Amino acid sequence: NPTIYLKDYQKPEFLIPEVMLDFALNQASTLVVATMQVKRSSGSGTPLVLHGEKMQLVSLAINGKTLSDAEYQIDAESLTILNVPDAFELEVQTELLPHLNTELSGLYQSSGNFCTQCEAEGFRRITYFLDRPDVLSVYRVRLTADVVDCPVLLSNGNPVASGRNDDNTHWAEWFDPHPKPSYLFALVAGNLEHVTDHFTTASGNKVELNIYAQQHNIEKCDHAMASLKKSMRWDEDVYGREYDLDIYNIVAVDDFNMGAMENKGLNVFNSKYVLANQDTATDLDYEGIESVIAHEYFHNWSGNRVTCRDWFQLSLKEGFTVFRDQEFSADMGSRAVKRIRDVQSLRAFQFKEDAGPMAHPVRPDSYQEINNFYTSTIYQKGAEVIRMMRELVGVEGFRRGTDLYFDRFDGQAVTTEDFVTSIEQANDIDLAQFRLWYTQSGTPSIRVQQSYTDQTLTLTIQQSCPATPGQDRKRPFQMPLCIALLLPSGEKVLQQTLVLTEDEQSFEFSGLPEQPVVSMLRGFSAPVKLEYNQSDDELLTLVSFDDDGFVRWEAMQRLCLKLLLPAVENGSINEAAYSRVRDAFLKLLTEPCHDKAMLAEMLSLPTASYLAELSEAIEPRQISLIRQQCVQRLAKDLESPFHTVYAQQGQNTDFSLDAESMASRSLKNRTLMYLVATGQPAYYALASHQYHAANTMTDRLSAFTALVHSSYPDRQALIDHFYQQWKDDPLVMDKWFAMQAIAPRDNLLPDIEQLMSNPTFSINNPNKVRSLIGAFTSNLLAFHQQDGAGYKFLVDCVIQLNTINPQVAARLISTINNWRRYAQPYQSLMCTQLERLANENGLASDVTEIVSKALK
Ligand code: BAL
Ligand code: ZN
Repeated sequence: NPTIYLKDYQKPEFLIPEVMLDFALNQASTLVVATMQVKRSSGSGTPLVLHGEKMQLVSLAINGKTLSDAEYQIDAESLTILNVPDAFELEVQTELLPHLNTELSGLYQSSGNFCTQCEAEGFRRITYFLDRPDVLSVYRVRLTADVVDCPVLLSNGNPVASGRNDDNTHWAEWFDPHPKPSYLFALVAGNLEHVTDHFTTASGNKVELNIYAQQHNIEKCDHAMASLKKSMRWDEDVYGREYDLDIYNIVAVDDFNMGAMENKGLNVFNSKYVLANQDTATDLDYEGIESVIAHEYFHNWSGNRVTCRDWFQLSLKEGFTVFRDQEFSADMGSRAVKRIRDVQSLRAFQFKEDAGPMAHPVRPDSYQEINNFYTSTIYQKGAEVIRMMRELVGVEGFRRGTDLYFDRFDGQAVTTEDFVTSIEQANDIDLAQFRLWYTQSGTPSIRVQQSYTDQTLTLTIQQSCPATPGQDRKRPFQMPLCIALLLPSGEKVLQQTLVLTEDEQSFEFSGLPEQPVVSMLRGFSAPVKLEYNQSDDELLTLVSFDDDGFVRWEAMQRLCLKLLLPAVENGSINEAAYSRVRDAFLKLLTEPCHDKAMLAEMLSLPTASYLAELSEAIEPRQISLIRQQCVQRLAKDLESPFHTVYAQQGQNTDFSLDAESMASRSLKNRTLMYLVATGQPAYYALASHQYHAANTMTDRLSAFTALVHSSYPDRQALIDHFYQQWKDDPLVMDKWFAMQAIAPRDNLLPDIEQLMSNPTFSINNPNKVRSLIGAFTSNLLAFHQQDGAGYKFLVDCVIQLNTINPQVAARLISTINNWRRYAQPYQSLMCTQLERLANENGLASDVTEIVSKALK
């Protein structure tokens, strides 16, 4: 595959200010007539080269005159028209086969309905076009389809006309006045119901809001609608951004590669992020829906009104929009818990990526397949970089910067550099060094040493960043380090944001009659690894008193790491370290609790993936076994306080999504997990009762998971019961698959293979692949069998998916691209399977890039 480099970027030679698309939608064969106004913008006499693949060209005409075969050239990826005037109308007719499109890119069908996914490069599967984000066009779209099969016809912008034809078809026309890149084009046509509402913008414009879903799901759209209205209000309040069309449509589809897509005025969503009711969705699902609805809505400004010049700038819209949705969710619920979850996710996925063969900067320099760059680095680290800028200039300064950015670049396709410059100019600061966050990959480490003499605390802070592919040496980053000093009594005596710029720096704090405890990296103010050897007592002071929720939680995690990491290395638990953790748990469980959501987080041991991330040479099975042992010992030693807290939460209170109810469910189910881990029949009975009596999926699934992950003798009957209840609901089946796939038990592979032949499983559905095969690869015990059978199974699946859906195949194989980080025999066994995959014929470019970089 050719590598594409940022340094080779060139402005387009032609522009397409207007396009009219006419679709005759038909299941067997869809005809598209694209009429474009094309203008040369630079060069002279050069041919027009359009992108296009996986479709049939029917005809081509310039200014009404059909072109002969000699007047153009066509290959698998492009169409070249040799002699073109400087301004002309180009008509392209193409034929598509949406029912055969299993890649879910371009025009395809989901549950019989037509839909599209064009980001990043799917539009070139619909017509020949300048399919690049710096070519902005005004779109008019006409859809014609069978009136019975497709009563609903949707596209971007506002509806302008519709009507019936004589042949049982009907048509609708949509016009989007906002120039947009082709990746934001969308259409949906099918048999869908909708719920409707409206929102009045700050300027008084009444916007119609619709959420479309299949008829049997229509009663599950209310939460998504409420989330949309909250998002619209929040973006007005916090960023001063209003919606800009008469109508906003969202469509839920079951087959979707991503979570959702922000097409202008017509978001297409993975149904996982729309559909919810109390019987089918957990509290986490509800939160996920709220945040993804918000994310796609926020893109209307950060992505659509101001878009990316090229795909190297992807984080311009994604990092910024993730930051916006994170802050929205923090405002809607618990800020501390949101931050904790975001940091957990960053550590699990982004730190792993940054330490592997696909490590890349937030603004990459090169790629082979852009689909492989919708990464945690672009999204999550990109959001952290925006967050740090806000920390450096303050909330008001940041708003001045974003106002300037939106005003200056509205309607344009720009770069991350344009964003940083806006923040700089609005605040009169110099972010020259800060820009290294966009160009250097790798996760920096911060090593902190403290000394205390003469009432003065000195913090000496060193930063370093490991070598990553193509980047041997790193320069020091500029980063905000938020700290506070606490007296041993818990009183806070100082709070400050230090700004690091050097490899090593010292900071002095004088006039401190007692040695303070340092609350470091408050709010996780920079995306770094912290090496700071604080004593158990210092950590416990932070656990008890810190007013920063993230630090309180992190202190507890660090206390647990002092137990877990040596235990994983030595294969046995240090009793003194264990006692410290047990006593800290006991204190948390028996003290008055002011924040149940936080308490539930505090009572969680570091995740297995975080333990893996912190290991020198990863021992996956050992990590899983030691962590399980610790859970079981805590469960047995603290059975009574766990049970007291469980019982205090009550059972079936009325269902509510308010913060207090969700926090109580979270705490109840955390304690239930421990109770079941005791292995006592009484707690199996308790969980079984909760499962059967539950009035929410949160409670039902928690009880189910606790039992399925235990030695409960009636496990299989429970699994069968769940199946019989929910087999007709694909999103609930996703949970059923996933919870079995992550069960911490040996010899799980035959069960996984059996589940793949379950009638509700389909390898063509990305959600199913992620929930069964993807979840299984995260199972440190069962996936990492010492005979390598788990890895062989994975590669077999990837080979199958390579032809069905290369994007999904590439995601799946990425799980083991950090094989060099594992201990033996895992490392060699993974390598053997990667080599087997590399030797397959006909690998898609998506898979080739991942595998070749993994083996380099
Ligand atoms: N733009 C792709 C899906 C998302 O990030 O919203
Ligand atoms: Zn996005």
